[in-house]
Amino acid sequence: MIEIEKKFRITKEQEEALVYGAEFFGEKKFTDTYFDTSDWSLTLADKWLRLRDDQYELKMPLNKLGAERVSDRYHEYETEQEIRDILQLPEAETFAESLVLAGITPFCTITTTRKKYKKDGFGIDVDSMDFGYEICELEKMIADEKDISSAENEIIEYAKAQGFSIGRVRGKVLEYLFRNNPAHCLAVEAVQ
Ligand code: V4E
Repeated sequence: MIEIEKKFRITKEQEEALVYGAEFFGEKKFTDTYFDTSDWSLTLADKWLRLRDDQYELKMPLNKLGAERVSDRYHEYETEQEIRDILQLPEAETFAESLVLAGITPFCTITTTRKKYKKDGFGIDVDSMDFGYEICELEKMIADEKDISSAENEIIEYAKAQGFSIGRVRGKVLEYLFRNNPAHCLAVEAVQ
């Protein structure tokens, strides 16, 4: 299955209307630490390595850099061996030591409280971050790549019907960088 998702910034009133009558799947809290080299070689290539609570995860882009980004599509790797192979990390006793040897260090830590819902055939995530930022994500699962653009259109039409503004929304990491290290944020945005 392919997950097609799009982020929106919505008001409290829009959030209340969106989740009214939705099926609620619970709330969870997790902490992500994101990693990069000192010259930002991962994030500038749209590669996102994080430690989510106690598990390393790597998101690798399926979108072509510079191509129009209608929704975000990544392949996600969740085993240390896969991540080692893809990033060609040097061997070491532990994964954390391999990162240090490769010059890959943390650049931000964010705690997110996520509420999950389903309504009208869409997955809905409402994320509230510890640095004072909220994002709503609408998601659609599809089985075949040929349905990507119709799923993207369905998400946009649904969002429009809710009165959401349709425009580029900074994800939590880019917003964190925008506030704390704007040069890094702008460098990432410049290559997209
Ligand atoms: C992929 C990505 C980043 C990593 C964080 O991804 P995100 O989907 O925001 O996090 P989260 O917590 O919702 O992950 P999930 O729990 O769904 O796995 S940071 C930036 N990107 C890429 C990116 C980009 N380059 N530009 C824009 C506008 N958005 C995202």
